[in-house]
Amino acid sequence: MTSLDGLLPRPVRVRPATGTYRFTSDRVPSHVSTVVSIDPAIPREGYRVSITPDGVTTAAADPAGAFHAETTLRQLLGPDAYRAANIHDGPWELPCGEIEDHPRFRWRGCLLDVARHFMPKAGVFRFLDLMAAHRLNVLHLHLTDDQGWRIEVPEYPRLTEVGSWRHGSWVGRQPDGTTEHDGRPHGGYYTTDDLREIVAYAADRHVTVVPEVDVPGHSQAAIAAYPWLGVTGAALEVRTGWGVSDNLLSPTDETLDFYRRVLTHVASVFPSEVICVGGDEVPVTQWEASPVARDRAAELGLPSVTGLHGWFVGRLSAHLATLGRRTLAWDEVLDTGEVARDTIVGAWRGEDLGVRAATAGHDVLMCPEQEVYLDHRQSDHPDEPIPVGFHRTLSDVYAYDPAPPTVPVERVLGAQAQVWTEHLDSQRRVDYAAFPRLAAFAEVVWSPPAGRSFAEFERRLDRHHLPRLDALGVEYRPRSGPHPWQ
Ligand code: TNX
Repeated sequence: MTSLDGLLPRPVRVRPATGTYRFTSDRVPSHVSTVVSIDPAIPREGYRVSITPDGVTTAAADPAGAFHAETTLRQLLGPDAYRAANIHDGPWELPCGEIEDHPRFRWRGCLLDVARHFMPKAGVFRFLDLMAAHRLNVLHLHLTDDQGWRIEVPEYPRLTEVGSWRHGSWVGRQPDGTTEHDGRPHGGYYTTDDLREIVAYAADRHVTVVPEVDVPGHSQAAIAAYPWLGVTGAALEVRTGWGVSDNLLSPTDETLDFYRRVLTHVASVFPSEVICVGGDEVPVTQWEASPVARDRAAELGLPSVTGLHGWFVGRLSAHLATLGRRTLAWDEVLDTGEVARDTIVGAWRGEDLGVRAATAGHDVLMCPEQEVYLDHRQSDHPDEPIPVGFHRTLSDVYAYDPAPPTVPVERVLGAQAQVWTEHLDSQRRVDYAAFPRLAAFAEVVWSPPAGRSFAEFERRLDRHHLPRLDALGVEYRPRSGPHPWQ
C-alpha cells in the first residue's frame, strides 16, 4: 500500500456521527479523503471509497483513480462544495456507504476549438476544471485553423504577429448568404509559457492536452503569415468567414520542413504521447491547378494530387514518430492512400468511418458529428440561439454508444465531444452549447450502457448535477428551453 501524501494538503477536523460522516471546516476542503491507498487489482483509473462514521477510506488503481474518488466525495458533499468560497459553517456531511467505480474508456475527450474564437487562458483553466469535474481526461486543443493561429512559435514570429488576428468575423447563421461581417477584429494567442501552464494545470487534474496543428487544409492563417507556404504564393488575409477554404499548403520540401519545425516546438511544449495533425476537409482544386503540386504528385508516383494529402500527413507523422509521438488525424486520411498503421483515426464523419479505420488496423477515436458535435443546435425551437447544423438533444447525446456491437471495440480508444466555435464567441456561448450535453457525454464514456437510462440520468441531472453547475456559475442551456438572451 502506497500512501499518496500529496493528496492531503490540509487536515480536516473530523466529527463522527451515526450514519453519516461529518466534519467541520472553516473552508470547503478541497480534499476530504482520510486514508488513500493504491490497489493494483482495481481497473485503471478506478477507485473504491468506503464512508463510515469513523472516516473515509479510498483505494485507487493509480493517482488518476484517487483523483476521481475525490471528485465523487465532492459530488456527495453537495453543490456548495463547488462554490469558489464557503457560504456556510457546516458541518459537512457525507452519506455512509461503499462505492466501486472505474471508466469504460481510457480516452474521454473534448475538443475545444480555440482557433475560430480565441479563449483566453483563464477560460481554458475553467474549462479544464469543468472537464475534470466530469471525469473527462483528454482536452484536444484545436490550435490552428484558417481563422487563427494560437501557438507562439519563436522561430516563426509572424505566425502569431499576423496569424493570430483577423479583421472581423461572419456572424449570424450558416455561411449561406444570411451571414454578415461584424467588422470587429478578433484574435489572441498563447505564449509558450501559457501553453506550458495549461499543460501543467491539466496534468494536476489528470487531463492530457492533445494539441492540434491542422494541415494541409485549414491553414489560411499560417499562409497569411508566410505566403510561400501556400499553393498560390499570393498574400492572403486570415480568413474571416467560416466553412472550408480552398487555400492549401504547397506540397514542397520547404513547407514540410516548416511544419516539422513547428511540430518539434509543439512536442517540446506538450508532453502528450499523441499529437494531432488534422488532415480534415482538403479540397484539392488548387493542387489540381498547380504545376508544382502536379509535378510533385508525379515525382512521388501518386495516381493524382489527392495522394499529396496522405503524403503530407504521412511525412509529418513520420517526423512525430522520430520525436516519440503518435499521430492523430481526422478520418479523411483513410481516403488518401497509405496511412501509417499506428495513426489514430478520429472518426468524425460517422461511425462507419470508425469501423473502416478499425478494420484497417488503426486505433480509433469516435467523434461522430451526427452524435457528439456540441456546436450543433440543441432543438428545432425557433428561438434556439445558435441554429447550427441539425439538432442534437441532450437525450440524443445520452443515447450515443461509442462501441456498439458493430464496432471492433478493441480498437476503440474512446470517444470525444467536439466544441467547434465558429458561432461560440464567448464563454457564455460555450457554456450554453457544452452543458448539460457534455455531462451526458461524460456518462456515456465512463459508464457501460447496461443499467443506465435517460429517465434516471435526467432525475440525477435536475436534482443533483445542475445545482452543482449553478454553484460553479456555468450558464448551461436551461432544461425548459432556449435562453432568451443568447
Ligand atoms: C467540420 S470536424 C470540421 C470543423 C468545423 C465543424 C463545424 C472537422 C474535422 N472539421 O472544421 O468546425 O465541421 O461543425
